Amino acid sequence: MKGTAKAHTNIALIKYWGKRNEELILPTNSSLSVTLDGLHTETTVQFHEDLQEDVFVLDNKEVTGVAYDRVTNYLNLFRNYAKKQGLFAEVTSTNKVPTAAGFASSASGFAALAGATSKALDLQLSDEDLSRFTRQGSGSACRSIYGGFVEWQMGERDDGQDSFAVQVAPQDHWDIRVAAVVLTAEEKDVSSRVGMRRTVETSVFYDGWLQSLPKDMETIKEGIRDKDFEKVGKVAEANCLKMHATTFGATPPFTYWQDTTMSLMQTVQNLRKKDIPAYFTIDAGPNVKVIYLPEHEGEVLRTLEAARGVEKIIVSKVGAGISYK
Ligand code: 2P0
Repeated sequence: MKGTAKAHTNIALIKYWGKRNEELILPTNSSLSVTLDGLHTETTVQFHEDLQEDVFVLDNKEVTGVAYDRVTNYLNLFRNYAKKQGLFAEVTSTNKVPTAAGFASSASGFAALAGATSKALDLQLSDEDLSRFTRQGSGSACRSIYGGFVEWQMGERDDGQDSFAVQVAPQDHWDIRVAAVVLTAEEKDVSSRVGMRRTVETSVFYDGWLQSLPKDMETIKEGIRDKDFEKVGKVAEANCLKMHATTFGATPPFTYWQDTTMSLMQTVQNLRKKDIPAYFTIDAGPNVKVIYLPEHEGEVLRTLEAARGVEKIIVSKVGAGISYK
């Protein structure tokens, strides 16, 4: 009863920002991401009859506390589904998401954990079912089941059966690049879970955000289909700014940006003044991800490297979906 899976992380171009059901992790809006080849998690799950509890080892260190509880609670979903309550597992994970990369490893982490667990229990899940399971570990993780460009369809049902991810375009459809720019920054003090909840409950801008989403989703899908980089970049950047605007309208207000974040946003906009199409997106943290086309890689990276507060840059191509050993 052993399974090993590898999953890549993803970056949202249309953001997931808010839940309508926190327990089942059902979102208030659909989102769209690109899977990244440079950053992944590989996880092995082995169930043993003689274990008295789950064991979780991450990067050769045994994990306890909140992170352990999150994994073991998540395994309960599978135990209940497979009617194997009382059967415990050894979970061994390696994260190739560089520490301080500003990427949540939860996306690749929960996708790899879901894949490895379903293999270990021989559940024979479809990608759609696996995506539903993954969503319940961490929302954005359900998009990491697939490579290429991926939409998490929010669904409408209360039981979440229609809330899962689908592939919009495969990995080889379009060669775009993503530079994750790590900025010198302090620890963030509002986690994405807390930030999302506060925004949904209190932001005076939240309705405007929700109303603008169907149009953004339609535009980005057209742009991806037609490989229209300007269309995709413009809508992704605007969508990111709208998501972050909702945090300014919350009570109490907050932002994930630091001065270096804003400075880098301007650096990217200045590239466009020089006719280099590059666009930024930012998640629930200060770091900036920049999308661009391969022919502009040299100039984009030179410019980013010279920008203020830049600690490290990690470049990714469009990545593959989950794979098994
Ligand atoms: C996203 N983020 O679409 C958005 C954009 C952050 C900003 O998904 O509570 O770790 O586990 O469902 O997926 C970060 O939140 O949250 C996130 P949970 P998750 O990528």
